[in-house]
Amino acid sequence: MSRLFCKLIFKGVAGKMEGVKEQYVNKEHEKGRVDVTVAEDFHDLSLEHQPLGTLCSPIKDPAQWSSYALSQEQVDQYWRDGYLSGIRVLTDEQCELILNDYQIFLDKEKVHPGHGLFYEFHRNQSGLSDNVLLHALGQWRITKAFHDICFLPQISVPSSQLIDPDNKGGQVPIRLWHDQLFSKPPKHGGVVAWHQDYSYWTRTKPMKHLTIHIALDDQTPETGGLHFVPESHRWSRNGNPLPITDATFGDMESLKKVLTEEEFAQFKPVPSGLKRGHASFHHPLMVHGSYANKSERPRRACVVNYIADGVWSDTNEPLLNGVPLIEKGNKMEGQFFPLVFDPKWASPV
Ligand SMILES: O=C(O)CCC(=O)C(=O)O
Ligand SMILES: [Fe+2]
Repeated sequence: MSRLFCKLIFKGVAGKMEGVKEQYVNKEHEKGRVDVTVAEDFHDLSLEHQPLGTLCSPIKDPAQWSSYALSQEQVDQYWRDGYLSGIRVLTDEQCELILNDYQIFLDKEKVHPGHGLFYEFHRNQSGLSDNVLLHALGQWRITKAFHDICFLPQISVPSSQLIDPDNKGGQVPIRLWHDQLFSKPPKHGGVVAWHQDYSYWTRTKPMKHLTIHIALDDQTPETGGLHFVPESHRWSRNGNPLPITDATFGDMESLKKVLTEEEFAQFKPVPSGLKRGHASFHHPLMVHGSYANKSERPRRACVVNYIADGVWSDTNEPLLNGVPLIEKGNKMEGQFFPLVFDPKWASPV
């Protein structure tokens, strides 16, 4: 398997990018770094901290926010199981709009003029041709539809109810951490090994994080749909997450090597059963993963990761590739970590 990392240079604008045939096959040590010059006139959508109107428009009537809130029963279910699945967040038309943009990123022959703004882009995270998983971070900076997903009240309001273990009954202000794409092609779509998301995020503290996984195709076990291990959000090592056991995501069962006997006995994954346009919300310690896509259909999903307002950087390295560093101890905010919902917005002044 060749492990070339190809530097792509832009010499034109969208639609005129001919001859860009090479794709990324990232070396592991590159950590998905994207070394592409962004077209000069390209507008970085991370400068926009409101929905742009492609999927949704800014809410004008404060009373509207509460129509997206979860019931107490749903909140209780989340804290009991560690996840909540099957929440409709996008219409079929919205899914189509998003998939149009998605298709550009999947096309090996074309490169989007904003491609250089991805924080990470792994055309195939495992590096194996029979286990293909496209994984990327940062598409909210590049297309309006992906931008607006991060500001959808259908996901931001429920998240404000679920994200803070110190405020289980109420709502707290929340910020974008980052977004992700996970795409599995038909027949040889790859696995995502069992993991806890917070294992990848210990550089941000405290652990007040939440993941929203949005299906753009119906997910079944056959298409490589997401699975959860109920109640595994209680599995930690002195409050820390389990270690990362496979950075390529390809070794499905590698996490089992670090489980206690009791955890191993409780390891009973269930499919999320997500239908297109529906989302699941999961805890940062929830163990989840997905098997290969052997079906005839693609399995495309997008993911939004939020933090509670007040989460700070615990590193003196940039938190994401290409993002100015936030010194250790300082709160995450500014251009790359916008507020997406504040309960104050829902109360009339
Ligand atoms: O797409 C997948 O199967 C994995 C997604 C994932 O890890 C997540 O939503 O946190
Ligand atoms: Fe994950």
